[in-house]
Amino acid sequence: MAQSVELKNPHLNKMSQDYLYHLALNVPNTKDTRDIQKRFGDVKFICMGGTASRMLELALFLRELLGVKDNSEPEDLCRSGNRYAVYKVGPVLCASHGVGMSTFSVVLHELLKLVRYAKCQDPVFLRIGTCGGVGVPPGTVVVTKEAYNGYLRNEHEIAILGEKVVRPANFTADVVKDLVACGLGDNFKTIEANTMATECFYEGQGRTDGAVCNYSEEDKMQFLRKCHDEKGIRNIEMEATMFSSLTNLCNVKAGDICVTLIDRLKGDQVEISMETKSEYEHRPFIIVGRYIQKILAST
Ligand code: R2B
Ligand code: URA
Repeated sequence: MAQSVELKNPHLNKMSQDYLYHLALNVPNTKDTRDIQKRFGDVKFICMGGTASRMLELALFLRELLGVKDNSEPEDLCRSGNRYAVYKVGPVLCASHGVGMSTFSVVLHELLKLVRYAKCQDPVFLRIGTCGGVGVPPGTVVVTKEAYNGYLRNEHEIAILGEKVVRPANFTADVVKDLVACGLGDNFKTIEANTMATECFYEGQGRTDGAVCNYSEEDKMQFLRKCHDEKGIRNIEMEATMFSSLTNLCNVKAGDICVTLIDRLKGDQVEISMETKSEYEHRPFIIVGRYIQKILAST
């Protein structure tokens, strides 16, 4: 049976109104959300990615694929917030989340509350991103199974009220399986693997080309090989642990699908041309498009 989202915050039940500040969306009466339901109640997929322009591209791609009849320029529904962009095409929201867990967690909290107020049924949250590969050729699409933090632990660690809080960081098994299945038969590889999510693009990912670095090339290679050989990690990005832990806690289905721009066993600098990057970035779109079509056809 389809279900709306139950968040894990008892305080929300005592709030008569809620302003989703970064989305610039007001919920004036949390006990009567018919307006929000009218605008967003049909949403089944919340697709998120780093930049506003990529999310606009995704919105246009999905509009055509899903046959949503509308020729106008998609409207950024959260433009007045000046932080994140959110586009709606039929049952899909396409939202930007910036770089890293901290910017992503802000918009994720608010999107989770939005789908709850809108009474969306069984929404699926998907991150469609870029990443560094570990021992896989650039252009490989990786669907994350287990997310590891920079200590190589399969968990998300966060400071709350001055204490260290540790939460599981795994993605929804059936979403992972379905996304990988939707990637079969393409002229690029889609694999299921573990992901390391770091707080820092440079030192956190073992790069030697940041402004600061006090380890050697050998130390770096030893660490990356350990990621690969001992933890089954095939890609590195900056969001997966936070994303999986928060959605997990809220019992919301989630998947993280990212294309690799570089093989970190071969270097640190992301040097691919804009054309190649754009072609690579389109790969997860194709898979997510098929996934959405499949789920819509089965419901
Ligand atoms: C991948 O790419 C971004 C950093 O360049 C970051 O958002 C991530 O996870
Ligand atoms: N995004 C990352 O977080 N790391 C990379 O190496 C490339 C993209």
